[in-house]
Amino acid sequence: MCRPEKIVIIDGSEKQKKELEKEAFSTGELVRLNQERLPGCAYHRTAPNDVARTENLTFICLKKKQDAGPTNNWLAPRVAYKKASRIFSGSMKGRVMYVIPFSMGPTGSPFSKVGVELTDSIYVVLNMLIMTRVGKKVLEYLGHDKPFTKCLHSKADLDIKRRLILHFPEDNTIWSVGSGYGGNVLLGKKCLSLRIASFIAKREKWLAEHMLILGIEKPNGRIDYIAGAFPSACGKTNLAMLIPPETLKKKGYRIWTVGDDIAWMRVDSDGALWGINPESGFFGVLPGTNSKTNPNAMITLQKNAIYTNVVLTPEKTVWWEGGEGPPPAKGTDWLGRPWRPGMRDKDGNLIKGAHPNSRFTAPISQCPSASFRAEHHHGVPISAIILGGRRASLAPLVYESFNWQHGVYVGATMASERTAAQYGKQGEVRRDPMAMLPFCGYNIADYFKHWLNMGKRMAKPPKIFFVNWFRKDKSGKFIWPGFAENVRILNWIIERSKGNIGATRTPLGYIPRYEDIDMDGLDFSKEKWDELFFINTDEWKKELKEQKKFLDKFGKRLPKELVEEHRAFKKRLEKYK
Ligand code: OXD
Ligand code: MN
Repeated sequence: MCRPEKIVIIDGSEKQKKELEKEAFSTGELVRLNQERLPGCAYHRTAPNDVARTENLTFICLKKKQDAGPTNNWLAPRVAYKKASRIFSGSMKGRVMYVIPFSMGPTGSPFSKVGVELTDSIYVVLNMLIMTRVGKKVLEYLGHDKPFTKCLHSKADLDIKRRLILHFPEDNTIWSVGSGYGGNVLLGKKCLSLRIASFIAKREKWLAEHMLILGIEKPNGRIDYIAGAFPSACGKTNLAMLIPPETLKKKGYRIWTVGDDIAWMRVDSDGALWGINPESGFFGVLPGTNSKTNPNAMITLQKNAIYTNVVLTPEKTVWWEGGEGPPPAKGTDWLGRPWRPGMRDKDGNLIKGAHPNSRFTAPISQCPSASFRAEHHHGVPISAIILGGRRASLAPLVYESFNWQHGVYVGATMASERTAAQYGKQGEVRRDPMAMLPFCGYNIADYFKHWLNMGKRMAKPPKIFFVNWFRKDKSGKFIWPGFAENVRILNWIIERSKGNIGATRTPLGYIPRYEDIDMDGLDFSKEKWDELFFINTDEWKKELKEQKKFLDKFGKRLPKELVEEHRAFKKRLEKYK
């Protein structure tokens, strides 16, 4: 169908990688960066209209429309294949088709799944080499009879009108055409590890989630693991790589990074939930990343990284807004135009050098906080689950749900303000259940039911918490300092999970007492603390109505447990003074 001129199988070798880089440097698909300052690093620009996931062009193609549900775009498989075939037809003429056998999760682990991506983009191949385990070992494991996800990608002509990101869960197949943006084309990531995997996970009774996994090490050396769901660009990467504040670091606290975006979790024979990160790299947002906000990321991306849509300097280094140090005196912006800091467009607006959703791709193994268990076939035991979002008002810093069922309600109704990782109006509140709204490969009401069932399968399900690092005061300033200081809250979450400390009961759930948080080295008053946890019942009543409106979309398919939870929440709120 694609009619490539040549087919090359990717074997995962360093030699082949070097050849591909050379080829991409010669055509301009990639720019080789300054090898003294950024060894092994390359630079790439996407097409100007191809800088974020295009959710409006992303489809779940199940046979029955109602199985995709009201939150997904749907196309009948037959129609979708036909529509895309027309675009794929001859799209690789004169190009090479690369065949990438890849494993999500350590090759051969009971958690892992194999995919094979066909693509006409060297950029995709080089990114996949970082983000997944690629090559001979995967092919050997696959043999002749193991199942794998069939992934087809072509840049075609990068025309937004001829762009489609199609998922066929019943066929274990993904077709993506007309894009070169990571989230649309690194098919192991959102497409396989979330949309297709969530569908498989329901059938096989496990969880495929848009979650980071981190370990928090205590002064006594014990490490407990937390999985956390946050909508795109809410700081998952920063949280996964946190360095505790100096006072806690000296006491012996430490954070270990297992993953920053995706978690696959299974109930093991001990009745506990265990998880892996199926990816082997980060595809992180750059603007705002510097050695204050995320020192571990800054070290991670110094070598063997791919930078996409940032400023290229004359010395062949890179820069982005909110990055390290002052901007270069001049450079080339993400659109390839000459750029100087302070430049304004004809309306007087500052021209950014890097796109707000510009990204780095880098191996997890280069991260100073990479967990020693990241390659472990068994993953890590999950002690707590946190859900979060960006809410300028309303939601307190943290609260603990009353039980698994209530936690599922909190997840099903959670909302966040829109960011640059999705097209659409930034700042607008959108409901994003478990941060899976754009990633659930089937009817999300059935996904809620699956979550409720998973709780019943565990001997001791992890406690579920909600966090909001982003609450603002009346003058619009963030109340909580966030970043490293969040370790204090993670620590409380673990203590609560172990049943080691008390808490205050509120209509939302349990909240921490000021005195239970280790505030050593942080000047944060009790008054501010109370402001962070203030429950505005009028606002919450409005929120409750919005939650109901959202849940009503699912009609009869909505699990009755969530209707019960809604009623119970309403009652608690009415009684609260
Ligand atoms: C991501 C996203 O890139 O969620 O991780 O958009
Ligand atoms: Mn993500």
